[in-house]
Amino acid sequence: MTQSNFLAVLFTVLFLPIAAVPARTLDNGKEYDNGNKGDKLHEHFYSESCPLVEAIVRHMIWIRVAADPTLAAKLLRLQYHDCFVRGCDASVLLDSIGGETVEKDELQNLSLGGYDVIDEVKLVLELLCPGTVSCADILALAARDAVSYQFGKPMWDVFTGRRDGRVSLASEASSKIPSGYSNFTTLQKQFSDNGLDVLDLVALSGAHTIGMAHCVVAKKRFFNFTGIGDTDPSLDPAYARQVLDKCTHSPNDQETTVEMDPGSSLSFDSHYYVTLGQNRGLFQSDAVLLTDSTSASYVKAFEDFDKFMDQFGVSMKKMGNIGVLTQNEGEVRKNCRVVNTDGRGSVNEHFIVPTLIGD
Ligand code: HEM
Ligand SMILES: *[C@@H]1O[C@H](CO)[C@@H](O)[C@H](O)[C@H]1NC(C)=O
Ligand SMILES: *[C@@H]1O[C@H](CO)[C@@H](O)[C@H](O)[C@H]1NC(C)=O
Ligand SMILES: CC(=O)N[C@H]1CO[C@H](CO)[C@@H](O)[C@@H]1O
Repeated sequence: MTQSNFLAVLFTVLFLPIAAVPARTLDNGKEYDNGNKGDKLHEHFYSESCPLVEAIVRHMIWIRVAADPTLAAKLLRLQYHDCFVRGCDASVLLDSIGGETVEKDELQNLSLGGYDVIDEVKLVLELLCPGTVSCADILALAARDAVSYQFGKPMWDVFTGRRDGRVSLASEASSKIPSGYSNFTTLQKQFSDNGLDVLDLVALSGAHTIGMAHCVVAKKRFFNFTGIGDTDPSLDPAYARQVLDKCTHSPNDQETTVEMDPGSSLSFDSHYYVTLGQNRGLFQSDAVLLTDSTSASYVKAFEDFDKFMDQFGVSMKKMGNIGVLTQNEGEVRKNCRVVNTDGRGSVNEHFIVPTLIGD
């Protein structure tokens, strides 16, 4: 972190307005059991150890999202990738050390972003409450707050008390994160491996109402669907034309992006489901939500924003519980990019012991 960045962060904390304190008061200490591992997260887990944490995260994330609205999609996707690999343990935030490839090196993960914003929040929280707030909790709060900025209020509850893991492997990211070319059966399986059902699958896929995709990731369906230079015939032809015009077939083009929800990719709304119904889902994994009758009925129902948002909140909370580490498991990382080495636990077996930044 440069000195000017550091000063900017310090400034943010010193001038944190009182108005940033959460407007809603929820019951302290209410326990949440995720039902599969018996792990327990709490509402306001840090109410005594770091009472301002939720206000600070929200304040900092809102400032960042106001300046760069594309950040909301990045932070939301980051939490999904974190939770689907080894549970919500911030493993996605670990940097590669000593040549090992980690989750964020994996092909799909290369397009992930928002790491610098998490670092910034972590720096502030380490100044305020050293060694207290886990990176996994910061990520869960940041994803919620990033999406919520548009609405001016928190759109779902985030329970806290997660601890950070010590392992991150690229190979796991490729096997646990569904590909955009997945069929319905595969999606259902990969979600149910995480305790998520078809309702969660359809609701969480609604995250694709915001954000961008890289042509290089999406284009096979448009340029070479069955290997003969064809386009998926199930796509709306006018929409397919738009993507073909925007993306080139050059293998060297790694940069060009297309909107996930055409015309509405910065707005968290239910337009994604309308788009799906018009055969304009960008990925096969979006389109296949119509191939199962139960799933298709949820797609139809979620055209109603309130129905979608209610279920999205419920499903995000479920996703935020996947395989969480609590109490004495894992650790609270000092730096979200590296595991601790202070002897509170065994060092990540996959890494050479790092020299801690800022330690
Ligand atoms: C159902 C299985 C899913 C598949 C197959 C899938 C696949 C993808 C793919 C291929 C991309 C484009 C990446 C790129 O080209 O850069 C993408 C983007 C995105 N995904 Fe998913 N995804 C799934 C579920 C989710 C879930 C559950 C969430 C969050 C709750 C999510 C949030 C996002 C967001 C916000 C983006 C846009 C990222 C940005 O603009 O930087 N996805 N997804
Ligand atoms: C779905 O994809 C998987 C993995 O590619 C494949 O094994 C399976 O046969 C496919 N299922 C259907 C119903 O097409
Ligand atoms: C289209 O797919 C086929 C079969 O996978 C492959 O042999 C061919 O090189 C691809 N064409 C282009 C232009 O990528
Ligand atoms: C989109 C992108 O940058 N893809 C790269 C992901 O990483 C692999 C190797 O790790 C590269 O071959 C891809 O070009």
